[in-house]
Amino acid sequence: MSECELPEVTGHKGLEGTRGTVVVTSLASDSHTWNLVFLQLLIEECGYEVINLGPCVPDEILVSACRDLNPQMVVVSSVNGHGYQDGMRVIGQLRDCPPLAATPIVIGGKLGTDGGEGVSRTGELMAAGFDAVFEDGRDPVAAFHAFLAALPEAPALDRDRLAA
Ligand code: B12
Repeated sequence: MSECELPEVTGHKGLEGTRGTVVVTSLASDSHTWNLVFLQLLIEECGYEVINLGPCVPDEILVSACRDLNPQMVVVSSVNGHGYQDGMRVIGQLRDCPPLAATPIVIGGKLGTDGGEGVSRTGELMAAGFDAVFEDGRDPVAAFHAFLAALPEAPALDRDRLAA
C-alpha cells in the first residue's frame, strides 16, 4: 500500500460531508507547485476541504486569506531551501492575527539546503509558533497523516486545548 492510500482508513466526517477546511500554501519565495498538489490530494482524501493558495504567496495575502477563511488547519509547504527563513518570518504574523492564535499551523518539505541531515530546525520553528514540523528525511508524510488523523473535526475544535 502506498502512502497516498493512508487516508482511506480514517473515519467519520463532519458537517456538510467534510471534516473542515484546510489551507495549503507555499511561501513568498517558493515557486514549486507539485508539492502543493500532492498535499491537497492527501488532505482531501482525509475528508477535508482544501483551499490551495498556490506558490509564491506574499505574507500579507497568506495572513489575510487565513484570517478570512478561519480554517481547521494551515499547512505550509516549501521545497526551495528557504522554508526555514520564510516560515520564521511569517509564523508570527499568523499568530498575531486573533482568529489564528490557536489554529493548528504546520510546516514541512525541504526547509533548508542541507537535506535536513544533521541540522534540526524543528525546535526553532515550533518555538516560533508552528505546531509541528515535517521535514524531508524523516518520513514526513506518515507523521503528517498521524497528526491530521488526530485533529478534532469541525465544528468541535477545542482551540484552548490545542493551544495548551
Ligand atoms: C520541478 C522542479 C522545479 C520547477 C518547479 C515547477 C513547478 N511549477 O513546480 C522549477 C524549474 C520552476 C524549479 C525552480 C527552482 N528549484 Co526546483 N526542483 C524541481 C524538482 C525537479 C521536482 C520538484 C517536484 O515537483 N517534486 C514533486 C513533489 C510532489 O514532491 P516534492 O516537491 O519533493 O515535495 C515532497 C516533499 O518535500 C514533501 N513535502 C513538501 N512540503 C511538505 C509539507 C508537509 C506538511 C509535509 C508533511 C510534506 C511536505 O511531500 C512532497 C511529496 O513527497 C526538484 C528536484 C526533485 N527531483 O525533487 C527541484 C528542487 C526542489 N529545486 C531546487 C531548487 C534549488 C530550485 C531553484 C532555487 C533553482 C534555481 N537556482 O533557480 C528554483 C527555485 C525557484 C523558487 N523561487 O522557488 C532544489 C531545492 C534544494 C533544497 N531545498 O535543498 C531541488 C531539490 C533540486 C535539487 N536537488 O537541488 N524547480
